[in-house]
Amino acid sequence: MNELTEPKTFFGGCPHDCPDTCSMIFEVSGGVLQGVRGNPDHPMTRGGLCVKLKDYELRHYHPDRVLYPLRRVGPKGSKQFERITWDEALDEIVTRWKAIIADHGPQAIIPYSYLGHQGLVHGLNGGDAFFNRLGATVCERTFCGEGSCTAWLLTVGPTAGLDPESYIHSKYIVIWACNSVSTNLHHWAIVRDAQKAGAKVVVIDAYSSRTAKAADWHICPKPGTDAALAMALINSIIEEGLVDQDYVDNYTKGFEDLKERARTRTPEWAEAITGVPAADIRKLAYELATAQPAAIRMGVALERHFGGGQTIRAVTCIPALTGAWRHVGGGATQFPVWEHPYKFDVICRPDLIPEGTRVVNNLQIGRALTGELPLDPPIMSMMCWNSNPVTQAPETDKIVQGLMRDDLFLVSAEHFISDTASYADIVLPASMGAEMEDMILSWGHLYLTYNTKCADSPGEAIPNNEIFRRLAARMGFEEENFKWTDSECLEHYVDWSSPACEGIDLAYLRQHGFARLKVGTPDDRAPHREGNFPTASGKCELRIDGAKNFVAGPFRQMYEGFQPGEDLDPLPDYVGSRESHTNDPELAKRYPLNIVSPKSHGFLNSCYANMDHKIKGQGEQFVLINRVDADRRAIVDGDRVQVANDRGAFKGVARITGDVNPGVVVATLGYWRQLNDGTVNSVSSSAFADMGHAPSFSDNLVEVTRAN
Ligand SMILES: Nc1nc2c(c(=O)[nH]1)N[C@H]1C(S)=C(S)[C@@H](COP(=O)(O)OP(=O)(O)OC[C@H]3O[C@@H](n4cnc5c(=O)[nH]c(N)nc54)[C@H](O)[C@@H]3O)O[C@H]1N2
Ligand SMILES: Nc1nc2c(c(=O)[nH]1)N[C@H]1C(S)=C(S)[C@@H](COP(=O)(O)OP(=O)(O)OC[C@H]3O[C@@H](n4cnc5c(=O)[nH]c(N)nc54)[C@H](O)[C@@H]3O)O[C@H]1N2
Ligand code: SF4
Ligand SMILES: [Mo]
Repeated sequence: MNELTEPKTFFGGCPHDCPDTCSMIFEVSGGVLQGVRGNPDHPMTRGGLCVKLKDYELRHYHPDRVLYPLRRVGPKGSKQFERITWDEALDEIVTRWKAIIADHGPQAIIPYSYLGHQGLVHGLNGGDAFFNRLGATVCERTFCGEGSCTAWLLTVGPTAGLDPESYIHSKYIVIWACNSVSTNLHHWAIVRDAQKAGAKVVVIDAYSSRTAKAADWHICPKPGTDAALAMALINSIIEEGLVDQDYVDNYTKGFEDLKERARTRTPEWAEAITGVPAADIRKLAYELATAQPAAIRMGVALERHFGGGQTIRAVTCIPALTGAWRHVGGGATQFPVWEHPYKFDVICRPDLIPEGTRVVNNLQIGRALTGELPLDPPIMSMMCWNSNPVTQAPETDKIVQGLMRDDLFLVSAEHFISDTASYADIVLPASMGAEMEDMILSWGHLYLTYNTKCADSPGEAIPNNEIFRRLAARMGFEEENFKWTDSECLEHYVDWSSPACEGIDLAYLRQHGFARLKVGTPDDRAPHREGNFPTASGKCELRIDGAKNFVAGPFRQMYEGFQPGEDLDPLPDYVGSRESHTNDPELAKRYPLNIVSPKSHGFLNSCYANMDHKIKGQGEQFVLINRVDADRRAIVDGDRVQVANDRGAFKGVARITGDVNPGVVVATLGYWRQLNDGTVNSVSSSAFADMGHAPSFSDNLVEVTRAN
């Protein structure tokens, strides 16, 4: 090999929306990414990448990658585009937007993005500052974790809680509504090591996931009933005298009230709701309290039904009652992101939002685009990047109906003609992982992660932030942040002077690829050994006082089931699903099955679900169904079935299995609508959960029938 082709290595960070945020090694020669490896020196990545990313170079150079700016030439959704220049594309966008602003005002424009890229520069900055300056409608993004975050912050405050790496010291590990084997692989490796060292691993999941199968004990509540289970655990811990009274007296608030609330939430009461035998609940309560250090890893899926926020509050109370926080390896983990020192106000510039600007929630974009939400002015243009709502957001039939509007101007910055980009008027080619400098956020560990720009963008692709720099220049925005280079952004976006960054700067990260924040080590960290909860009272708030449900914008009628501004229940409790046999028997007659639509093992949300070898690895869209339900519908294994409700339908292959209980069906997420017959989100609802405007993907009744 000569000097030109000899691969050089560079530090990378996986930019996908995954808690692991792996530190990667890019192998590059001649400006071309030749291969990727996990960084062997990173204590969580440990040299391994997942099945999605292990051949990341194939995604960079996939033949379907968008290489040039495109303009739609056929009917909406026909995917007929012509190549245009960057100047033509940006001029057309700015001309259209200026006309829309003149006719309707800037709020007729809405940005739509999520964490398709998790970088501080190309993900989080990703245009927020630009659209805030423009005066566009604010897009409230609550795809993932906002209910969980609200409940966690109310109960224990912005603490990273139990370090995922400290699980190596745990004796008892509960993974609650998280399919770690598929979605948090590098944490699972630590849990596995702890298991080998004698820890008991319990998985609480609505079906027998890969992770549940690898557990020592799988507890299988009905979807959306976990708060009943958690309240019964609280009941049992109190009734059986397993409370760490000294911890409770010193470091919690509201114990007597919680005790009173939990008095009637007995294991027998919970058995009737959850389907989990009362004896199992008692046993779990006993073990969780006595086998210390005991750890609870909460998955995002706990928030995905009407009572989701209350569920997370109930679960978060448990380690305070048992005193698990006293130990290294004890306590609970939600998102460790709370101790990362990012300057979100500098990144997103909320100060630029004009007073009185309205807010539209990203889960309700279909309702917004079709006019079902009473919007004045209506939405006349949307720009989408880092997200693919047609596949990922609920009520997708409505989204498609909205995107088909002739008078809607859709701009999409993408790597591929995704299900959403298919409807775009202008498509902008975006750079990918190795092609741009960034630092990648992690919500699953306590490391800063650096990503080197080391490969050339193919065709005319440019990084997200460069797209917004060019748009800002054309709009005449003078604020200096619109002129910062990507490196300058990084200097401004992190609070490098915070104690967590002691001894770490950008130069260090460039040299080492990653750095652990100075927030204790996995072997000594017990942040709440003596309370120290960053809440108003400084204690773990079993009871919270004076919290109100907030609702942004004028859409009170959309918040089915609760009134905005009403007081939050001061105590955690079980709140049943909206779509259930108990709450809506009429609906349940027509749609008796509860669908759960978790992540696919082989896709990353909708990413990779367009690549042949990844589809082969993942297999076609399946629908897991119990024999009892299949027999009733004359469905045999391998039948093509339709899953439907009033919102829409999708098709998949029936797999008859004991992995799901009667009454529940499971179909995983990510399959592209343009390659399949509908998706799981054709049937999901855009009604919010009780806190943080979280989604309700697990609160969803359907019927399954043979497709032909
Ligand atoms: N039914 C159901 N629905 C769900 C969920 C569920 O469990 N069940 N989960 C929800 C959750 S947790 C989440 S987080 C959301 C995720 O929803 P999305 O964030 O919409 O998920 P992705 O499919 O990853 O979409 C990211 C898009 O951004 C593009 N992209 C990636 N990197 C870049 C870049 O650098 N620049 C540009 N311009 N584009 C880029 C990708 O090609 C991809 O099309 O889905 C939610 N939807
Ligand atoms: N392979 C892969 N990894 C991913 C992603 C991906 O798409 N693919 N997406 C990434 C993203 S954006 C996120 S947010 C994370 C999410 O990762 P997880 O937190 O693991 O989320 P899910 O896979 O949606 O659901 C996890 C489990 O919760 C169960 N579940 C659903 N509803 C309930 C319920 O009401 N009660 C109980 N007890 N269990 C329930 C499901 O059956 C599923 O097994 O994964 C990230 N990692
Ligand atoms: S998707 Fe997650 S597990 Fe896979 S390489 Fe990226 S960060 Fe690591
Ligand atoms: Mo997510």
